[in-house]
Amino acid sequence: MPRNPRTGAYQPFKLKPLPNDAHAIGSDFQRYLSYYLGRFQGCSPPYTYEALAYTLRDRLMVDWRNTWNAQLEPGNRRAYYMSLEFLIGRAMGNHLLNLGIKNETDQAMLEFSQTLEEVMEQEPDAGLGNGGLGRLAACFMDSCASLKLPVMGYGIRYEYGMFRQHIDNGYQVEEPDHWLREGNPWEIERVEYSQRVHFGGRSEAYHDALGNTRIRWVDTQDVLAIPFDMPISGYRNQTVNTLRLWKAAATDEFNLNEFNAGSYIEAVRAKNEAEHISMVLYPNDSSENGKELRLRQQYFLASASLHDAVRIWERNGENDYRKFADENVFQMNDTHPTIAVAELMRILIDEKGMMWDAAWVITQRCMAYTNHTLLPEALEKWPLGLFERLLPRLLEIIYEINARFLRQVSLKWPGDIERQKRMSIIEEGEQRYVRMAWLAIVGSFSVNGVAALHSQLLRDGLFHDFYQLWPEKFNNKTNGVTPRRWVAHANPGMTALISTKIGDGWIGDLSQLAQLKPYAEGGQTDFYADWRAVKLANKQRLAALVKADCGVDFNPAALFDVQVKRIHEYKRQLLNILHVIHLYLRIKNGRMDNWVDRCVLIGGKAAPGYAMAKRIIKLANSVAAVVNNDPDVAGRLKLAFLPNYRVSSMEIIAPATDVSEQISTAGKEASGTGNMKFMMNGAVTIGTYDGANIEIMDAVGEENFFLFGLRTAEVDKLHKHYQPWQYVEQDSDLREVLELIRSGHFNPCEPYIFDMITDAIQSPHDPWMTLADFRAYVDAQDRVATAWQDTDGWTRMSILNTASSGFFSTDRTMLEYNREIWKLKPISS
Ligand code: 26Q
Repeated sequence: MPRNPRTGAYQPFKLKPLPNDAHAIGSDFQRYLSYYLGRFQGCSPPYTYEALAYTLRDRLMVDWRNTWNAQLEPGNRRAYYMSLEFLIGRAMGNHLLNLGIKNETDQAMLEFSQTLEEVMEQEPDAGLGNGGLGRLAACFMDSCASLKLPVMGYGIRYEYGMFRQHIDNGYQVEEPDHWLREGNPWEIERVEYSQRVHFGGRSEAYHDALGNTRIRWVDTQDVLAIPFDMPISGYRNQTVNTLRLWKAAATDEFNLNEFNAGSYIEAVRAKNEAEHISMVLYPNDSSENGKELRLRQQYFLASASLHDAVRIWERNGENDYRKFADENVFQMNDTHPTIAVAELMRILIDEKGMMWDAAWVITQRCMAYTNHTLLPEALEKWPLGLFERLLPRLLEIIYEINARFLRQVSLKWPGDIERQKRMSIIEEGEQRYVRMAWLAIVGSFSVNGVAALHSQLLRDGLFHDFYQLWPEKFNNKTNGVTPRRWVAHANPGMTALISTKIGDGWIGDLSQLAQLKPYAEGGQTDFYADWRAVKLANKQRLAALVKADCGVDFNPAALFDVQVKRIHEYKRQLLNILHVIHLYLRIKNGRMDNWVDRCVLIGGKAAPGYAMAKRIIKLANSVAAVVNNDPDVAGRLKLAFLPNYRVSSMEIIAPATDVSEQISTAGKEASGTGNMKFMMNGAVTIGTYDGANIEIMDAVGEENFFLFGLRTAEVDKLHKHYQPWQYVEQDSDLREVLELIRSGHFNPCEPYIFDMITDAIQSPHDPWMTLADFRAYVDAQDRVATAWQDTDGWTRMSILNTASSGFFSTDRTMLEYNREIWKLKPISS
């Protein structure tokens, strides 16, 4: 950077924004393709994508730098979103939308005999997440940029993202997703901001210059964290925020020491071990797995990010750490990065020389924790032995946090030993564990759930003791999704149609969708017809995808009934499959009253170690094979299992869906966010009283939502005396369905493979109570069928769902986080 010759201060370069006309875009594209990538016209497609990505990145660069500088002005408070997952998907379409240069780019590409669509299809999904939690982080980043909030994301730059799912003979097969193989044109590597992260070693006492006893962490094995920045553009607002992803690398002396000692093989092994940390995303979304590498990833992220935030803050000449909490807040996405609580204490005490009490005040004022699950098996806990070996100094700090915390508990509830045991950050027993959720709650000033019901269940159940101690920490922040990706980008037809009626202000302020409500009322025949035409075109697009990926013909005139999400027993894909079998039996038995033609789509990945979930996928595929090929069915019912469900598939699925399946066991789905994407795109929900479904129903009205099934309290009560065979006895439809599965009808060549499924749902210990909700579900589906036959009535419901979805924008969610937790002021670049 040039210096001002008089004052010596750095002067930023004056950068001119690049021209955005088709000609300029085209010539930049050609320059990148030929001069940078060394490829020429007619070259293979990944290079056209890459050249166009550089062309667009250039057009983000000035705003990116200006946003960065503006946010770093001294005194500006900033938030950091810490997450092991950012499920971004593709970036190109999103940046084009945000920059408002889609038409110009389209035109430019035509000059090269390419359609923009084809080029965008080349981009691999950045699949750095499992599902809801990771996608939520990506939607949050989008909204923060669009609202000009000074928020930076911190995550891991996994070499391998979420595995690719193949279906082989109906079974899931996992394949590694080397998404970085062709490079990532969006990212910028910033080696100059690398951080050193310590592992292993031991802690040692020493006396500082003033004679105080202090602790240092010595004999560590260090790993380098190298940041890679991804631009996060705001919607037409000249703001570009940053997602900073860390890659692990071996330190130099790591190599040198070992090489000098002559143990070449050992040196290479050690180097490999260091680089392993950011190699692969754990494909597990609902149970902790206690693997050492996972704990390494968590500490790697927390330590590198906190040091980076401290460095950024110190760069303004700050060194009064009492002010650190005034200017920095960290939002922890579930317990995954929660070791940050102890790491910030370590930084303040061991590295900055602070005393415990002062450091603890700062830490508790900086940290905020979001919980995403109520399932006990998903609560993270780490064996003490592992912690001790990998992070000895951090374990000492956790012990001290716990000792002081338990003193506080015993002051409030003297003699209540049981309560102290329950609340201790250390779980006692044969194996002792660190409970990460407890550490998060104790170390944070804010603890939130992700939907109203979920937050209430946290207060009343799982976190009740903590709620009694600190009611003021607990709050709710109902999730959302970004309307830019999930409507404006994914559903251009509907976007254009809505905008002819109410303008396009709704894209940046989704509450404006309420202005559509009058158009849902009677007499709007043209609008109804247009609405249906858009949906039909979207269904044709999905039908083409289903044909290509499943070989199944979906008739766009039929009802599209869709359930896409991770495969898990609590989400009850099984209930859906039982219903499909029931419909199949109705055809076979000639019970065609109130019939509507249906295409049922199921998609989602199973954790590789989750045997039951994998068997559910096999069942879906086996039932599909029978139903789709039975001549008696004659196209009236189709079932397809879509392989490799991911962000870019949802962009085609949500706009084409008529019925959104949100059928989890009540009290188990924290929020759900797919439910919101479907609603925005005009699907009607069939759902249980669970997660954000409840708020969706409140927003759209009960008459525009198909509610069924047990409520949370009923589920809890039923557990004590659940007798699934009663439902089987009482319900001949259910009996026939179960008998058909048991008979081997769907698996003639692989006998008994579905016994584990029928056994599980008929067990009195089935926590998911699938059979208890079967009848209510079938009846609700029958109401769906009735409603579908009233074409105008359905269209009205569809419009009302979109019109009522304004609340579920992450813009609203982020404004709530900001008003109640972060307290940032929007920054103009
Ligand atoms: C934990 C330990 C070791 C390895 C992996 C994990 C792990 C990883 C991911 C545990 C859980 C997850 C993801 C959880 C998740 O996606 N939860 C969903 O979060 C959404 C956003 O809040 C909610 O809408 C969903 O209801 C919730 O299930």
